[in-house]
Amino acid sequence: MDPLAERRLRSVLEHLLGPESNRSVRSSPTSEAYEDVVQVPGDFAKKSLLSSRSQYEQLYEEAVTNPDGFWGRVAAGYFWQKLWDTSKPVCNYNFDADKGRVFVEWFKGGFTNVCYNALDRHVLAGYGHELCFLWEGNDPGQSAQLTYSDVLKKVCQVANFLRSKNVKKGDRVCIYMSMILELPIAMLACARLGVIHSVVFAGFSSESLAGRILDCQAKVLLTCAAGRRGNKLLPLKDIVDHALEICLRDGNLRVETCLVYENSFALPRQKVSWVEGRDIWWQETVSRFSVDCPVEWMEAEDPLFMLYTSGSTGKPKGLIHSVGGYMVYAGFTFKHVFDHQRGDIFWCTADCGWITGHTYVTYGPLLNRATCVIFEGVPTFPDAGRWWEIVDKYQVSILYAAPTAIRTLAAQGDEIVRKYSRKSLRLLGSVGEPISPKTWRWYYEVCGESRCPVIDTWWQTETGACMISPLPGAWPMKPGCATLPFFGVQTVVLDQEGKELHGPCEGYLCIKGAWPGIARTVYGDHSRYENTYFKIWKGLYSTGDGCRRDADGFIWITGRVDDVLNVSGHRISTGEVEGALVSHPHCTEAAVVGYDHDVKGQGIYAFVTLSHEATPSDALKKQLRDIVRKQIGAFAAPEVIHWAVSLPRTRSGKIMRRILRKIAARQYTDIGDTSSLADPSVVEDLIKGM
Ligand code: 6R9
Repeated sequence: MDPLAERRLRSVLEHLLGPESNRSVRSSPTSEAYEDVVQVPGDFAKKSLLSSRSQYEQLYEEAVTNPDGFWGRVAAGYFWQKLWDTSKPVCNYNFDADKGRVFVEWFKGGFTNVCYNALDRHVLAGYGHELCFLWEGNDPGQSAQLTYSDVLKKVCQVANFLRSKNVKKGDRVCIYMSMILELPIAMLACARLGVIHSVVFAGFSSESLAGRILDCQAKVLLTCAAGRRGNKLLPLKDIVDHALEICLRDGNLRVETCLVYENSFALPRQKVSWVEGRDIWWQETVSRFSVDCPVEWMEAEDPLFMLYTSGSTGKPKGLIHSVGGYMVYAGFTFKHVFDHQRGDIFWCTADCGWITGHTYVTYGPLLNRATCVIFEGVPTFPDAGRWWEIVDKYQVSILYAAPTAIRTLAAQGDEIVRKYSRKSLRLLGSVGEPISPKTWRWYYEVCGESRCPVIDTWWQTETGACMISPLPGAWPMKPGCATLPFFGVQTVVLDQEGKELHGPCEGYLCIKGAWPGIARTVYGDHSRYENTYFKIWKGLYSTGDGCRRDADGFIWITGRVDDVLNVSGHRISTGEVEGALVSHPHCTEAAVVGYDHDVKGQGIYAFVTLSHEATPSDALKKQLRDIVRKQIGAFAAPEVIHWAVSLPRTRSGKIMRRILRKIAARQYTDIGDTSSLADPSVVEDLIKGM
């Protein structure tokens, strides 16, 4: 690189990564063009890491045109046991399936360990006494806290336990736990050994859990006696036992070890079912292991973890994230999207069972030596003031939550929020689904008292970490808008034919070029990875979401363009729900669509045709909902079941979901063109059958 360009790069990176003193004056873009613009509150802007859109644009440009310099510098902030091969480009990839295998590589040849960077690095630098996790139990009054040293010791003990069970680099370990501290500890223990963790959300049923254990051929399962969410007790160990029976029956897979954390406040030991020889009590056993455990140095492209997510078809995909790229991207987005600074108390309300909990409960914050709150319960228990009580108790400064929870609280009114001080808050974040301008305003004005910017962050399990989001302080916000792509993320909007659109437009959201955090493959099925993400639009990563780009270049996510539902921020595949419904002996066909739901964002609406011997009844509806609960989980049970004589199909036999969506939304006068239907009278029958 020529010396001038290098100096320029150094200066901008200095600005981005360097000390607070090096800060330019804020310059706000003109606001005339904006429809509904909210300026960054002045007090926030004075202290934010980034302070202008032009500064962002300069850095963005650097990340795109000089990834070696930009990402190399960011990655150098971590410990590498061996540096990547700096004589080669920092990133190598192919997104065009016609040109050969699709692949992505970052920091190739480098060796590091994510757990080491999240824990040891800080402890060795003398920060072991700093608080890492502040845990708040489901029931008020139950809490715990751990410093970075404490967490490191606990992680080493779990890692040593796993080693004693002959779990090695590259093996898979399944984690099925509620939000207790041992969940992120278990993840980090796996990362330390180079073991691929597969966390399964504790709301999934035993059948879903079994499917995931079988798919990844997990050697060991880590769980806890029970989970608590509000008034509900989830019998996790029972669910595990059943899942492991299914594994034995369906896949002849014997999980040899099941480590069970005894959370006696949820369920006393005597009530926990037990399989001698397989099951082991966590506390009794793990505490006997050494608090030192050597780190397994991992190549940057080795897998770090897998996480299952639902697509439009087929069974859930186990997406694999890599050690080097994920670490760098999770850590860097955490710092800049949340404007994380020393003294912040960060709280991401997501469960570790989802990607948000991986990236912004566990890895991103710890890589930045943040102090994080972890909450086991739900926002409305014992009442709708719980979140704000926690904010005050721990002096939370950054809150990151999902619109579905915000809507639930908004429905309870402002008074309960105002009962609490919330003065510690300085930034509010949203993730998982579109946040409407109305909900955004409530979050901003009532919860944050117009003092805290709201960042609407768009990303996916596949992207690893934030992709489109305001960088707080750098440009004004628009309620309900994710605004601009993160450094180096090249968003592209396509029309129906796949032509790239420029300027203000609406279309399919795709990404050009590789960013460090992109998932590298689908576990055991690389062609599925290629087909799902790279073959729809040649040479691009296809997100499955639609978007609008306004005159300011801001991106508004309009929602999924495929058959994936987003219920309370949970990704659910229509195909999976349909599969569960038709497994009922009386259900001959099922078609599932989403409809607007005030609290959940989307609700599930199922059209069901019955065999001739069955009679529609409420009892049958209950059976159908139960079958979905059993096979997937309670969160996927349809709200509405609509008995259908038959389903609207094209002549080629494809179900026309467009029409079903209209019926579910009760927009009967706006059904649209039905001429391509094999039998247009089906539509009338459906409407009559309401
Ligand atoms: C992080 C996460 C991904 C899907 C994604 C999109 C929706 C996420 C959003 C959003 C509008 C936002 N989504 N964030 N839609 N605005 N800020 O949620 O990952 O569970 O894989 O879901 O969620 O539809 O494609 P994941």
